[in-house]
Amino acid sequence: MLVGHRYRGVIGVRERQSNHLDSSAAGLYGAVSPGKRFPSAVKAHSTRNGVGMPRTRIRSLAVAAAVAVLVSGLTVSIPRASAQTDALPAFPGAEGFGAYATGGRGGSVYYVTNLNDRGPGSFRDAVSESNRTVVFAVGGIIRIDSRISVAPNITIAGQTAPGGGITVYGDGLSFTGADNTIARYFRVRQGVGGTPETDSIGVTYGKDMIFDHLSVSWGRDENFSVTAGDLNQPLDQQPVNVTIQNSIISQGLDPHSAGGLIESAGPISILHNLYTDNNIRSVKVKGVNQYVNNIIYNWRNEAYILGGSMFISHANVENSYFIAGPETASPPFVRGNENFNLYASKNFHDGNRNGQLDGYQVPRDEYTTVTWHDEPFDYPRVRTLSPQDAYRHVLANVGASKYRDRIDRFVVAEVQSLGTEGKIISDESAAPINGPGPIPDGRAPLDTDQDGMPDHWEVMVGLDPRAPDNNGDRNQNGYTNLEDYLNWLVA
Ligand SMILES: [Ca+2]
Ligand SMILES: [Ca+2]
Ligand SMILES: [Ca+2]
Ligand SMILES: [Ca+2]
Repeated sequence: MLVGHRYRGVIGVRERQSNHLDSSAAGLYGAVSPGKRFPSAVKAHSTRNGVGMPRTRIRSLAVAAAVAVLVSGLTVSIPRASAQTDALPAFPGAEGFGAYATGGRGGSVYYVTNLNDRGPGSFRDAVSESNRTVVFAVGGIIRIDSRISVAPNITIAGQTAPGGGITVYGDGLSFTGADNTIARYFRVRQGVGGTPETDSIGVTYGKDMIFDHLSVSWGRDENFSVTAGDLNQPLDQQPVNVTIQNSIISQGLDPHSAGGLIESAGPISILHNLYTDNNIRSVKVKGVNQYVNNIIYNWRNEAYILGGSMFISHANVENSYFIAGPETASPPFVRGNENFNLYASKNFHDGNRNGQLDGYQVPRDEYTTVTWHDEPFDYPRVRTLSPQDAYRHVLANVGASKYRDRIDRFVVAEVQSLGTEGKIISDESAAPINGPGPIPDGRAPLDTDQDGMPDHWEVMVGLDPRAPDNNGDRNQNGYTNLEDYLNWLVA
C-alpha cells in the first residue's frame, strides 16, 4: 500500500476496460491516486454526445500518466521513486500533489545578507547549491539582470525577511530540476526588461515542489508555468507532484499576458490562488490537474483552457470563482475536447460587472466539449471552501501576505471592485504601476549563532541561542527546530 500521494513510479497497472473502447478512448482512463479511497473505480458515464465510457481502475496517478503516454504510441521508461516513509507535509497547510516536498530540511542554513544580484550573501548565490534553507537578513528589492536557476532540495523561506519582505525584480526564476522545493512568501516580478519568451517562474521538469504565498507578476511569456516541453516524454522529464497555492499570479505583460501553462503527465495542484489581469491561460491545462478554490478576475480572451488540443487530461475543477473585469471578453471555460476528462463542481461565473458578487453556477454546457465524470478523480484531499467563501478567503490571504506590497494591494483592490477596475498592462514602469517599489527594508532580529533562528525565539522555546541547533527536533513533531520557527512566523 502506498503512503500519501507522492509519485512512486509504476507500482502496477490494473485497468479493466469494458465496452465501447475505440481508438478515441485513449483519453478515457480514470486516474485514481493511492490514498484513502483506493481502490475505487471511475464509473462509466456518457459524454455530451453520448459516447460510452470504459470502466477502469488505475493504481496511481503516475500510472495514469504512464498509460496516457503509452497509448500515444511511445514506449517510455518510468522511474521508480525512492522509498519514502515520511508523510509529513512540507509545512502545516501544505496541500495537493506537492504537499510532501522536503525542501532543505536537515541541511545547512544560508543567510541572504544583501540585495545584490550576485556574489556572497546574494539570493542568486543562496539558491545555487542544494540542501539549504535560505533565510533573509534583509528585505527589499533584489534587482537581477538575468534568470536565476534554483538548485534541488532547497527551502526558500521568504517569511524570514524583515520589513516588507523580498521582491525579485528584473527577470525570472527557473525551478526546472529543482526537486524538493519549498518556496514561500516572496515576490517574483519579471518585468519588460526580462529575458524574452520566458516566465516569471518556470518549471519544465522536476518532482515534489510546493509554491506557497508567492506573488508572481509581469511575466514576459507566462507568469507562472509548470509545463513539460513534450507530454510524451518520460515522466522524469516532466513536472511531477507540484502545488501552487495561496499565490497571486497577476498582470502578465501584453502582448502575451498569460497566467500559466499547467501541462504535464505528472500531477499538478492549483489551489486557493488569485489570477488577475492576465489576458489568457488562467490556466491552460493538459495532463493531470487539480484546480480548487481559485479566483480568476479580468481575464481577456481565455481563462481556464480545457486541453486545447489532443493530449489526454484528467482534471478536478472545483469551487472556483470566475469574475469578469473591464476587459473580459470570453466565458471562463474554453477550448475543450473529448480527450479532456473533467470532473467539475460548483464553479461560479459572475459576468455582469455590477460591483456585487452575484454569479451563477456554471452549467455543463458552458464547459464546451469534454468527457464528463460524475465522481471526482481520487486526488489529494484539500481544504475546499464554497466559491463565495473562497473569494473572501483568497482575497484576504493570497500572495506574499506577511507584508502585502503596493502592487498586491492594487490588484486586490481591483478585484474587489467586482467588475469596474482592472487592466492588463504591457509595461510595469508606466503609471499607475510605476515599478516594483517601494519595499521597506526593516531590521533582522539578532541571531547570534547564525542557525536561522533568532535569539529571542530560541530563548522563548528553550533552545540554545549560542549553539547551532537548527536541525534538532525539540518537540518531536517531525519538523526541525528551524522549520518550527519558519512555521511559527506565519502561523
Ligand atoms: Ca456581479
Ligand atoms: Ca540562533
Ligand atoms: Ca541555536
Ligand atoms: Ca520540531
